[in-house]
Amino acid sequence: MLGYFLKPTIALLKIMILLKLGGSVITNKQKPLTPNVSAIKQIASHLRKIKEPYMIVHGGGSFGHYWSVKYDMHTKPEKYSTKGVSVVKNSMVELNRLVLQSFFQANLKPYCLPPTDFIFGNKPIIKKIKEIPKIANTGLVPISYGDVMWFGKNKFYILSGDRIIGMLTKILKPRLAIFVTNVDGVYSDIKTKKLIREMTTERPTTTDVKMDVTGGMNRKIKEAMSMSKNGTSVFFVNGRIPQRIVNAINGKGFEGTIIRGNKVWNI
Ligand code: IP8
Repeated sequence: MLGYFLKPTIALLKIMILLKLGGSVITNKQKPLTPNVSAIKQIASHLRKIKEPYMIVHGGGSFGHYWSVKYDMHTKPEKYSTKGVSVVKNSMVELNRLVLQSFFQANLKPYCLPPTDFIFGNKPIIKKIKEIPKIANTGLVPISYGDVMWFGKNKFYILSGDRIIGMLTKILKPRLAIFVTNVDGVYSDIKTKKLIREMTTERPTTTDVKMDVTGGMNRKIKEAMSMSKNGTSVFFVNGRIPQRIVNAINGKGFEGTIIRGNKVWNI
């Protein structure tokens, strides 16, 4: 009940929602360089129902991960092949363009925000990050993405969208963060697909596809646990049923996994 009373205040305080669109939803992860444009469009059209400021961060799927594996690039800063850096970077820009385009077509106002705009090396630029809710409050939808980043000293690294969400959560303390994937949430048993509705302790799963260089589901759970300790409630929802994203935000009929944060406005 309290959550409903707090909703108008939320907009005033510029507390926002962070959504991570997993590569498993926006691309076909089994098939190199294959976007799932219809899934992106469906999600975008459902997001039109959201009246609170929010930001999107999307993953690499069969774009960024495919090339990162090919060029043996990882999250550790190294002197990787510059050809690889260029190819991975371009593939993410291409995927981001498709996401932006789909959001436009759904009559939303996407605002491209590459991570290089608010991360220097591997450190957040706090001043810039604190401006993001103001951008989202104008009605624009900031859209960022996992990327290959310049680290300095001729080194680069793969930055996961999950890490970006974790970093932003720490600084912005959003009302909630949602990991949108291609499964119903976190499963306790991958074979029986038994869904964990509420998670309180960290437990590894085995849902990962080989192509993922940033750690897949287990990495997300780790990130989500530390986000919830920082106060933000974190959801895992199935993006193939985009109404579930809307339900999670509106606090009605939620289906998925929740890790509760300890802030008063959390559902
Ligand atoms: O899919 C990875 O982002 P993620 C980005 O969020 C690249 O882990 C470049 C592979």
